[in-house]
This record gives sequence, structure tokens and C-alpha cells, in this order.
Amino acid sequence: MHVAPGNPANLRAPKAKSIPTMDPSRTPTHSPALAAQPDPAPEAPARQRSPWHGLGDLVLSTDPMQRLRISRSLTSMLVFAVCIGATEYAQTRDLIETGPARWLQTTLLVWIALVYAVLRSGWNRQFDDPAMSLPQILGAQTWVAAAYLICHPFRGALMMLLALVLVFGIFNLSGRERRLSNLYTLVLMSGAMLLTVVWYPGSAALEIVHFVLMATILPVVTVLGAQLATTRAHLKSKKDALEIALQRIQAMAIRDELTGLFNRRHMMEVLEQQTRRQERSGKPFTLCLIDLDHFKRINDTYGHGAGDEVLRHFAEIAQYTLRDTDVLARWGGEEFLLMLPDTPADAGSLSIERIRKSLMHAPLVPELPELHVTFSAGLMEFNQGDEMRTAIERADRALYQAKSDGRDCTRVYA
Ligand code: GH3
Ligand code: MG
Ligand code: MG
Repeated sequence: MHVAPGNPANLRAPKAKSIPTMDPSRTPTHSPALAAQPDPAPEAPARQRSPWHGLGDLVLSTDPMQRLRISRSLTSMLVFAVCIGATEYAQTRDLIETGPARWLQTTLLVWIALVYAVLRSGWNRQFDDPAMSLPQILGAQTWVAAAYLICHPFRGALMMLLALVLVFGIFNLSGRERRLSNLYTLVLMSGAMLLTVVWYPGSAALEIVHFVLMATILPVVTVLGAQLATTRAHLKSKKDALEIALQRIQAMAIRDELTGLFNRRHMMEVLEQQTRRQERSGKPFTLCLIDLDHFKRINDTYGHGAGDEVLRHFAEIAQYTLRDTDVLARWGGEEFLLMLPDTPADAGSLSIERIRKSLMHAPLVPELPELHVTFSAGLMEFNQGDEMRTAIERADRALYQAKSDGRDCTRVYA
């Protein structure tokens, strides 16, 4: 064993930025998380895309949100495409006049094309509601009202469409928009029914029946829709709360509560992954056990709370000083395990000395400026063929040596 080259002249001055406070619940974006990530999978071969996928991208776009909007819109348009077929059949059977039927079919096709063009071009993205639910629903109800006038012999059947259109709006409209579309439908259809009575005076009784049914069913659909929307919003907020709770639980499972560092169990997983990585790359990495010196004295002199603060600040200072790819874990009590990937022992020693220097200058507990702490470190270089359990034992032996040699120093297992 030899003393690590801790020449202060070789050490970098601590960075001038403030030391970030560790929040145990946050998902780390720096080194430990990176290091803890599973090995990158070997590059997957480019997935073969069928011509259907290409056609889907062309019709629906590649943006997932736009795809959802366009496919929803096309589903509702499908119903109207069937309606166009039905009116075509009706006019061939002389149920309705050809001229008005053609006008109805053409305007509907133009409407469908217009809505699709706006969605597919992405123009809808600038609207408050990019799904354009309200205009689509109002447009559809307008078409149903026109069809009610033109398809006189089977107009009663068309009333089914009114409710169907409102169902499309249940999840996509706000309460105010739902009431607006309901009112619009009622006013529009009342006008269509009145015109029907004017044009066909003999149908007044049937129109009254139609009106009563419509005036009953549409508000009920709206109320049921509102209840479903509330239930859905409630479930969504519960799901969001569960997701947040799950994230916290996952963070707690791998992190030490006091310092926010990885806990011992998770560090073992990180080390296993690092061993596998090392087997492939052949580059050595450094393991280092760090133990705060005379920590019991700090507890005894300043109290357990101050001791906790020291542990927390030591973790922050060390992390701040280390590279993004280095992983520091709380190994237990006032003992920490550090893993420096792709780092031989001499370079690892320099990193440890940087922490030592930062610790010397940093006030650990602002209320206790006289409180300073030192640490002893036992370091070993992990090479191909080494076994993790033995490696940690070796680092521990080096640490024991550092303690025996008077503390506040680093020893390398050799
Ligand atoms: P040495 O230099 O030989 O390491 O001496 P030491 O006093 O640091 O070592 P010892 O193992 O005798 O004492 C470690 C102390 O660390 C005892 C324990 O109460 C304290 N400790 C362990 N975990 C915590 C903690 O989470 N918070 C606080 N405040 N103290 C802790
Ligand atoms: Mg100690
Ligand atoms: Mg100890």
C-alpha cells in the first residue's frame, strides 16, 4: 500500500457555482442516474415498416396527437359516409328528390374534406382546441338538420344521429361547450321541424312527437355525458396522484432518505452493471470506501441533528465535486462507497483529494462555522477478472489502513 498522490498543486479549485441541494424525491438527471441505467441495448435493426404503415402515416400523419385527432374525426366521418350511401339509395328509390339529395351529399363531402384538410395540414394546432370538437359537432348537427328537411319520408330515423353526434363530444367538450352544442341542436332542429310543418301541414302531429322526444332525449344525453366526464376527470386525477406516488416510492426504494444518495442495495445493482460493462470495455474502474473521521465525536459534541447535517452536506459537496458519471452511495452510517467508472486508481485518488479540498473550505453547518470534518478513504482499482465482493473487502482494508495511519488520508490497495 502507498499514500495516494494528494498534491494540492494538482487539484482543481472548487467550482464557483452554488452547491445544489439534494431532494430525495426528485428523479436525478445527473451521474448516478446515468450510471444506474441498464446497459444500452445493442443497436436494434431498423424495423421493417409495411406499406400499410406508410399509408397510415400519409393519411393520419406521424405525430401521435394528430393521428388520434384525425382518426377520431374520420371515425365520425365514416358514419356520415354511410349516410351519403343511404341518401343515394333513397333517391334511386324515389324516396327523396335527386336535386336536394345531391346538394346534401356534396355539401357533406365538402365539409368532410375541409375538416380533414385543416387537421391533416396541422393548421388546427394553433386553435385553442386543436381537436376542433365543437366546430365538428356543430357542423354535423347542421347537416342532420338539413337532412331532416330533405329526407322527409325517413326523417324520424335521422334523429338517432343527433344523439350520436353529442356522444362524440362527451369527453372532448367542456361543460359550457356541451350545453352550447345541446342548445344549438335544439334550436336548429326546432326550426327544421317548424319548416316541416309549414311545408307539409299534415305532418304537424308527428312533428310534435318528434319535438317532445328530441327535447327530452338531448338534455338527458348531455347530463349523462357530464356525469361521465366528471367520473373520467376524477379517475384521471386519481391516476395522476398514483403515478406521482409511484415515482416517489420508486425513488425511496433506491435512495437514502437523509442524503438523497443511492442506498446500499441500489449501489450493489449499479456495481453489477458496472462489472458487466467493464468486462466488455476492459477499462479499469475505481472503488473507494469513504468514512468520516471521529464522527461519533461530532454527534457527541454538537448533537445528532448537526451530525445529520454534516452527512447531508458531505454528500452534496462530494457529488458537486465529482464527475457526472461517478456514482456515490451511502454505504451505511457515516460510510460512503464511491465508484469512478473508466478510472484507474491514480486518477481516482485525485478525485478523492478534490473532495477533501472542497470539504476543507466548505462550511458544513452554517450555524457552526467552526465545525469541520475530515475523512479517510480506502481505494482499489477494479480490473478484469476481479470479483466485486473481494474488491469491496480490499477497499475496506485500505480504509482500515488509512484510519491506522492517522486518518484524513487515502490509501490504495495494492
Ligand atoms: P472513525 O474515525 O474511526 O471512523 O470514528 P467514528 O467516530 O467516525 O466511528 P464510529 O464507528 O465509532 O462512529 C460512527 C458514528 O456515526 C456512530 C453513529 O452514531 C454515527 N452515525 C451513524 N449513522 C448516523 C446518522 O445517520 N446520523 C448521525 N447523526 N450519526 C450517525
Ligand atoms: Mg467514522
Ligand atoms: Mg464507520
